Amino acid sequence: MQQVPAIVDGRFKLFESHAILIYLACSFPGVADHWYPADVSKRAKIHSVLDWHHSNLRRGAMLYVINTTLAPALGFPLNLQAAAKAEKTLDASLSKIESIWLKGSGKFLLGSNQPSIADLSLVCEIMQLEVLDENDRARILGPYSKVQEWIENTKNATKLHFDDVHGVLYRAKVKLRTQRENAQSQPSLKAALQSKM
Ligand SMILES: N[C@@H](CCC(=O)N[C@@H](CS)C(=O)NCC(=O)O)C(=O)O
Repeated sequence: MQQVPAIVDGRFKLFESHAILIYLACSFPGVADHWYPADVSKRAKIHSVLDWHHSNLRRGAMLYVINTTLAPALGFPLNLQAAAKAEKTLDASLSKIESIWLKGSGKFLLGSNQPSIADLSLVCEIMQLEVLDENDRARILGPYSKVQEWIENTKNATKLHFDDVHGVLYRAKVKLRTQRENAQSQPSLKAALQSKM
């Protein structure tokens, strides 16, 4: 399929992030139950969040990041109109997470005190906002204090691994910030970048 993420486990190949998370949680001994509970009702709730994620949070976050930041690197122009539309989807999604799935005193989604694969998937989606201009990122996440706290809780619950898997993202963040700073200090470079918009 030429799609990432994908895994190979022996002769078994699999793509689609949520299918991979479920496979890893079920097929390796010793994975704690809270990641993907055996309880059918808890599992169903996790599936509900994962399915919702794809057409809401992922759509908003991915299209916003591409249309404001990544498009030139992918070979097409920035599109601020598409970005504005994506920001509405992203904002509505963050609002839903804050008011519904982080309702109550649990540290993680669905009122849980321990993380599940849904926390991993949704927090990783939000992490791509790291590559944005700082002001844009602050404007988007600023109103959602519970979301910000939950991101920190998920980072702490997966310490070391979290920064390890986000290494590529952190490096891209530095590179893109340097490009923005250079564009601001060099008008000719700014014009060249704008010509791609
Ligand atoms: N629904 C997929 C989305 C993954 C996805 O969008 N992958 C992109 C890169 S971030 C990709 O591989 N695109 C290439 C393609 O679809 O051909 C998942 O959750 O794994």
